[in-house]
Amino acid sequence: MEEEQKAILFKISSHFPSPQGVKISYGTAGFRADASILQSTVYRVGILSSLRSLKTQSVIGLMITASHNKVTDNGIKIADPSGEMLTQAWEPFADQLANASDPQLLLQLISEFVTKENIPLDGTWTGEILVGRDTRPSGASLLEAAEQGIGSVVGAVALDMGILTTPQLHWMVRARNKGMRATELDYFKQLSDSFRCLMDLIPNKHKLNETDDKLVVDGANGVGGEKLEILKKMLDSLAIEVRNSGKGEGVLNEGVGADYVQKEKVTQHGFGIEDVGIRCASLDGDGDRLVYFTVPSNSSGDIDLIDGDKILSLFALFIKEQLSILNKEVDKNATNNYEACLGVIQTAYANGASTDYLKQLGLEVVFTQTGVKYLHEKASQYDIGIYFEANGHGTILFSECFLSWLDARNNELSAISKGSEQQKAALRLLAVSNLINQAVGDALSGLLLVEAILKHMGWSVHRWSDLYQDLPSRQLKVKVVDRTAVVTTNAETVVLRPHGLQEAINAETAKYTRGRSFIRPSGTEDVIRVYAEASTQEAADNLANSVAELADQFLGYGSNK
Ligand code: NG1
Ligand code: ZN
Repeated sequence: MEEEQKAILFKISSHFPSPQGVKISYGTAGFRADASILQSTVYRVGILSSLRSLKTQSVIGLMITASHNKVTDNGIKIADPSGEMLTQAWEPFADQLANASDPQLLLQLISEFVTKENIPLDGTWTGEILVGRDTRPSGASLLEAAEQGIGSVVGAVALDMGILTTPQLHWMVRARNKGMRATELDYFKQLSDSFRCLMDLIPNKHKLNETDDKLVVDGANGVGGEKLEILKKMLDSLAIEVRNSGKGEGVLNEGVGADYVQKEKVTQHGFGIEDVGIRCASLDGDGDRLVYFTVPSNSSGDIDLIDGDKILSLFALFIKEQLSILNKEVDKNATNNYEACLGVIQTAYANGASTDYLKQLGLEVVFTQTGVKYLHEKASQYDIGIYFEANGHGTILFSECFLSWLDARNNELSAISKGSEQQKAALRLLAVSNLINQAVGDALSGLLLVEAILKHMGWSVHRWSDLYQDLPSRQLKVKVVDRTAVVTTNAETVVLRPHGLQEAINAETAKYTRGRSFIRPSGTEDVIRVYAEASTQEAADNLANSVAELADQFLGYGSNK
C-alpha cells in the first residue's frame, strides 16, 4: 500500500474512533446497533465496500438501515456485484475492521488484507459505491461517515442514491453491473411493465372478477410506503390504499410493520374493525419484507396472518402450474426440451403445515439457516429457486440458463403457435422473472406478484388463506448473559452447547401433540429467540414459555451464580 494511501486512511480514521467496550459483529444481515455508536462502523464499512469494488472491479452497494428494528437503531448492509448480500468470505474481515481499536491497527488490517487479496490500490481501477439509506433520522449523518470511508480509499467514489428501500438499492447495483439502466424510475418501470404483462395474460374467465379489489397496505411508517405511493400511480388496474406511510405522526416500526404483524399477530396502528374482510398487507421498515393479513369479524384485536410461507406457497403453486402448461404436449424426442428444476427453500421458522403442503404438491423443500444470505445461496442452485422466511422476506430466483432457454422457447412458440396456452405460460414466467427482484427479497415486487397471481387464479384473499391451516405457533425473545454461548447445528434446530439444553428441550417438546421447538441466538438483536408450534395456540404458548424458561436456566443471569 502506498504511503499516501496510508496517510489518508490514518488521518481520516482518527476522526472515527471505535466505541469503547462494545464488540460489534456482522450478523444475519450486516451490522446493527443503536445509531449513536455506529459512526465508526459505518465509516469502516465504507472502506470495506471500496475495497470490494476495487477487488471485483464492479459497482458495490452500501445500504444504511436497521430494517424492522426500532427507529433509534441503525445498521449497514453491503450489496455484492450481483446485488446479493456481501460474500460470506469477507465477513470475518468486516468484523475485524469494525472492531479495530485504533487507527494503527485498522491500517495494519487493511494493509494485510489488500496484499492477501491482491486489491489494486494504485489508481488503475476506479471503484464505485452506490449508497442508499432508509428514512431513519440518523441516516444523513451515517451517510457522511460512509462517504468519508469510501473517500479514504484512493480511486473509489461514492454515489448518494438518496432514500431507497433496501431492495431498490440491491436492484440498482445488479442492473448497473449488467450494463442496464438503473435509476429509480427504471426500477418502477420494470415492475409496472411486468405487472401489466401478467395482468394482460390473465385467463378470460377471471377477467371480470371484480371481487376483493381493494388492497390496503401498512407502510410501517417507513420508506416502503413512500415508494408504494409512487409505484401505485403507474398501475392502472390495482386500487391500493397506503396507511402508515410515514407522512403522519407515527413512528417507524412502532406498533406497525410486517415484523410486528407477523410476530404479535394483532392489528397494528391504523387498522381495525372497519377493515374486516379486506385484503391487507404490511411492509417492514426498509421494504424488504411482506406479509398479508385480514381482520376477522370477532373484534378480538387479532388478525388472520398470511405469512411468508403462504406467499411462497402461492408462488410455488403458480410457477408449478405454468411449468406444467409449458411442458404439456412436449415432443419427448425433441432436443429443445428442458425439465426445469424447481426448488423451495425455507428455514426452521417455516410453519410445519406449510412444509407439509409444499411437499404434498410434490415439490423439493430444503432448509437452511436463518438469514437471507443462506436462503439465496441455496435457491440460486436451481433453475427456479423460491425462497421465503416466514417473516415475509423472500423472492424467486431464475437461472440465466433457464431464462435463455425460456426466451428461445417463447420465440419458437410465438412463431408456431402464437397466443397458445403454452406460449402464454412462457410469457408469464418471463414476466415473473422481470417482476420479482432477482437480487434480494422485495416487498413491492412481491406484492405485485401476489396481486397478479390472485387475479390470475380468480381467488379472494380468503381462498388463498385456506390453502392450508397454519399450526399455532409462538415466538419469544429471552435476554441472556452471552448469546454467543449458544451453538446450534442442523439448520439451527439442534443446540450443541450449552450441554444438556437440547435434551431438556426435547423432553419438553415430547409432551405436546405436533410439538416442535428450537432456540437460536439472534443475529440482529442481543437476544435468544425461542420458537414453538403445537396443535393448539395454548399448547404452543406453553411450550414456548417452558423452553424460554429452560433457556433462562441454562443461559440467563441466574445461570452463572
Ligand atoms: P435474527 O435476529 O437473526 O433472528 C431476523 C430474522 C431473520 C432475518 C433477519 C434480517 C426472524 C426470526 N429472524 O434475524 O429471518 O430476516 O432478521 O432482517 O424473523
Ligand atoms: Zn427489512
